[in-house]
Amino acid sequence: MDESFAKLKAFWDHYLGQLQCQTPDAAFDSMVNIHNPRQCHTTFNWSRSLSLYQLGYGARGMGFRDSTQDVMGAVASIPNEAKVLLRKLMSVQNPDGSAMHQFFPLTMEANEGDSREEGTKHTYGDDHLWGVLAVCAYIKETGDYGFLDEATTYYDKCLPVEQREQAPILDHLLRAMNYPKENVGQHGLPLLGFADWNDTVNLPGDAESLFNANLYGTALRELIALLRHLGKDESADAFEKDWQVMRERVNTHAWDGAWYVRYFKENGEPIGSKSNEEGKIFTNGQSWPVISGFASEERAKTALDSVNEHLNTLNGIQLSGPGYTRYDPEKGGVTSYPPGAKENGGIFLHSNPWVMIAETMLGNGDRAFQYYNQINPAAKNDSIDSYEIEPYCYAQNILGDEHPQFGLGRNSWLSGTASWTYQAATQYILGVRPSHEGLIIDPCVPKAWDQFMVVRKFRGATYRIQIRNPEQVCKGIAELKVDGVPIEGNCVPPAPSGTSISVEAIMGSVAPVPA
Ligand code: IFM
Repeated sequence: MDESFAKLKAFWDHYLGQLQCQTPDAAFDSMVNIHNPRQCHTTFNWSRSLSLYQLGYGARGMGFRDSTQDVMGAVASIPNEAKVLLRKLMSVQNPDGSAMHQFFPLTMEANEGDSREEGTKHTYGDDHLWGVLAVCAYIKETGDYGFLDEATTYYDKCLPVEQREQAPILDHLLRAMNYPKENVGQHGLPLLGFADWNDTVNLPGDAESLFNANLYGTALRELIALLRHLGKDESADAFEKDWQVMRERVNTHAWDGAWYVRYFKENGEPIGSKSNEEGKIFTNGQSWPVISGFASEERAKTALDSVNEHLNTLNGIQLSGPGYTRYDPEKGGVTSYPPGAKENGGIFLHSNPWVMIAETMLGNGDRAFQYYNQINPAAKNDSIDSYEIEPYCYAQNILGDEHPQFGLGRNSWLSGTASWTYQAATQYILGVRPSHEGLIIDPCVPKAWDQFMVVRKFRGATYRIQIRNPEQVCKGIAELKVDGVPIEGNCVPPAPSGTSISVEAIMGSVAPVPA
């Protein structure tokens, strides 16, 4: 018993010890130091498979999209397990670069359930691109570039595993990029497929998805950075061109005046546009052009201000608005929820950290932190009677202001909110972010924070990072010292495993560092 307890304690000490912070905000510290990484561990293991709200392995299996994102929230603490899961995920990628949406981890067979009925579209336009983000996150964290050379099979249900096509992981990543490049609609934007991240918007025919366009842009940036680090400049240059081409298309066709549209139907009509009566603006349509780098500074600011004006509430940012009021088979499941619930204008929490990240990219630390606080379960003590769920883990959704039970949290635990809020808090608000070159120090915090501390383990070394903010700015590193020696820029090179490094950063008004 004592031995088991000691083992459990050692596990959690190690898991949580990868990052600890001390900031002026106690609710932030309690989530970042304990509860949020603990929830990431749960989502990593269970995906969306089994909980009080979900049916379990026999029904759904693990999601490619969900698990790749879950990896990103746990990779710093359990890199070896992350690698094992990534290997599995890559083996349900199809030879054309797309991926099987769900699979059963014990048999490694894909779940070909509801979306694979005769005659329906079954490819999701986004799954494979999350794989690129997750593998790059693993490599930046660990420096394990050898993983890219590991031969892994592509999925083919008609062939036994031994006869399936095998290729290095890097090839899997490159093929993932072919899919959105080759499968485009009338504006040259990636096809939606059965759905993108928003499972419930299922448009007939060759509809286009701006989410897929921006996720493609983000994955391109990740790959370009990786290829440059590997010295493969020719491939990186080619991807740079693809990024420019998609950027041009997004900005030519999807800018709607004060925000970006979210989809184009097959006939070219926009969804998520001022011309729509309902579903005029979608949150993901605005955060992702900032994350992908496609939005100019001016458009990024305008789009994020529109989110603030039209979609933000004191309980979090709604996914879209106004909600659809009647069922429309041409739009799909989203119109089957009442307005303010789930994907129909509910506060779908998974999309909130993407806005936080986008705000930090523009240097708006106060707004990013306001968005963090709005959904922080540990800050819900005063509203727990209407929120109702556990004050130490994220819910999948909170009912929005068009719903009579506004503020009620639902489906706690198994949500991508865990991974992304952890990434937003640690990598973008605290700003301690792994890169191929080292550990980037790029905080974006409330102006009122005059100092804070982060201890981060990275590739076996321990970094004690003390950040002071004498000018009370949100973003900008004016001075950085590593073991007392000033360094140029804001990237601390990897130190030998087992060493302990002291980092002192002084924030000040300098031009924001590009993400
Ligand atoms: O993106 C999805 C996720 O894959 C499963 N839960 C719902 C999300 C939004 O539709």
